[in-house]
Amino acid sequence: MSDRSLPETVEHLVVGAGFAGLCTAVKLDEDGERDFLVVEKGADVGGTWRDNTYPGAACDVPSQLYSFSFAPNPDWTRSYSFQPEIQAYIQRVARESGTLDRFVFDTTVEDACWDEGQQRWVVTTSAGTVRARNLVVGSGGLSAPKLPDIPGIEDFGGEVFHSARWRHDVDLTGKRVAVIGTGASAIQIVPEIQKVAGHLDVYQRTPPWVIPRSDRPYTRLERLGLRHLPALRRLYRTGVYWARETYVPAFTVAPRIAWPARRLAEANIARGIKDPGLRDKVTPDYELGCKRVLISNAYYPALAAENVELVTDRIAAVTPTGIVTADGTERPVDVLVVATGFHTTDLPIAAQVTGREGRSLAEVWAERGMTAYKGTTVPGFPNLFLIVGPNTGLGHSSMVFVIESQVRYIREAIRTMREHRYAAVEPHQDATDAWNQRLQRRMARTVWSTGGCSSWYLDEHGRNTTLWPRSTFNLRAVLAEFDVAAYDVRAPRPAPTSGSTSGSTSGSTADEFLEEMPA
Ligand code: N01
Repeated sequence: MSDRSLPETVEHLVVGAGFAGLCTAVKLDEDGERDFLVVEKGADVGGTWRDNTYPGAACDVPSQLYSFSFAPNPDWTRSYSFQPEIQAYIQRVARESGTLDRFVFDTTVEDACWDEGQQRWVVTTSAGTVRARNLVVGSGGLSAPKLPDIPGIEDFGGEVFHSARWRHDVDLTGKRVAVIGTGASAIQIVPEIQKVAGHLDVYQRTPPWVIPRSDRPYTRLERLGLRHLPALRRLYRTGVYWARETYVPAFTVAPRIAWPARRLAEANIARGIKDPGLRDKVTPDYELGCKRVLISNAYYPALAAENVELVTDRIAAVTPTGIVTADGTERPVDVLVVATGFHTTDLPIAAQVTGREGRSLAEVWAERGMTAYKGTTVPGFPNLFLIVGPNTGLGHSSMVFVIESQVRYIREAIRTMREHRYAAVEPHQDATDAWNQRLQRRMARTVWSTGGCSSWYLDEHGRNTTLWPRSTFNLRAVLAEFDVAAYDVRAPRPAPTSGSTSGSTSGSTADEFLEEMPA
């Protein structure tokens, strides 16, 4: 639908066509809410799985769980899928959902402003302006590549690109390649480049904990079973889900109980690397879990290969022909891969969304930190719904589970608005503050706060605004109902004297929700 002109108004405008936007589209359609548009800057569905095509790209959550509960894939070929299989799955779900006629591709949202008079969002896109009752932002927390601020990098004479914008036209065979970063993306890229590059320098600032990857292709019998026995698929998915939930206490309450995983990671190092000096360099000095725990069997053997050097000296500058480290050594480079992560606590979309008081989400968050009510709605921004919003990320399980939980909450909000003919809903500041205070108190006990590392989970003030500090079933439970009492609600056409009819707010609402949930 990318060449069609946009309608002037829609009921729901969804930004982004990754797992979040697609899930929203499918579920809105299912609810009979057919008047929606999904606006996507890229040319296809898939989001991060469309964009991250680097060699070795794969998911570190088993596909049986990293997929929609309502669209099982009977044909996964292995336990942890590679990017092409995941992208094909998303494309298939989109095709079969019958909603693609309401997706607009190659269209960028430039800004979105709340019009208080009309009680609508006015969304300016590269293809025109649309007015929408509800704005659902599913543009992702890991979608804006973060480039390293290294002197001289703009003047590098060879090819340079980010891991999420892989240049497949650049042949690495026999070249001198440098990879900056040792996060989840880099540890998948490095073993692939090592196989073809003449020489590979890996620039490590902080070593990650890496445990073995129990990945394998399914046998013929397993594939037959998973294809023809839905109960087996469900059992498998449930098993993976609960196995993952057992990690939660180690992340959120008692990091010390993660010692078996730490032993596994140490054994992984010992198995992959013989040189004691290199072993020391790759062994982290912080608690396992503080940064994302990575999984790979191939990373350490690749670092130990003859054509690879792990560089731990600080990068001082990039020259037109190489990289200079703080000790003055210059290493020549033909191709520079920056695997330096994403803007996670300073989401670019926040600067483009302007609320009821004329302030952007970025301005509000600059003051208060990146916060939302239940990770989904924000005071001052009526009818704005964030998917994978503040503090909804996970260190242990499937984000698709989180997305489905949030979409359920949004559907409930929309159903409530329809039922009561509300023009707008907006969370109370009190309820939002209470929610976040409670959440941050819990956060203080987690390995992300106490583990002795810095990570992309934390903002510039060291505050964790990205992760959910409890189990995923707890998150699903708090999002199960739209708790209208925590919201200011507005009548369809407010009379001049009664612009707003408040629900009974209580700062304790969020507290009660959190309190009631099982640990
Ligand atoms: O990014 P990262 P990523 N100079 O931010 C280093 C998901 N994901 O793309 O640790 C030198 O984790 C930085 O060093 P340090 C997953 O949620 C999932 O790898 O900050 N180095 C770090 O080593 C993941 O967590 C999958 O000291 C610099 C690296 O770059 C998230 O995406 C696969 C630097 C960045 O690591 C992000 O992963 C891929 C600088 N100036 C991604 N700046 C799977 O499912 C940064 N670094 C498998």
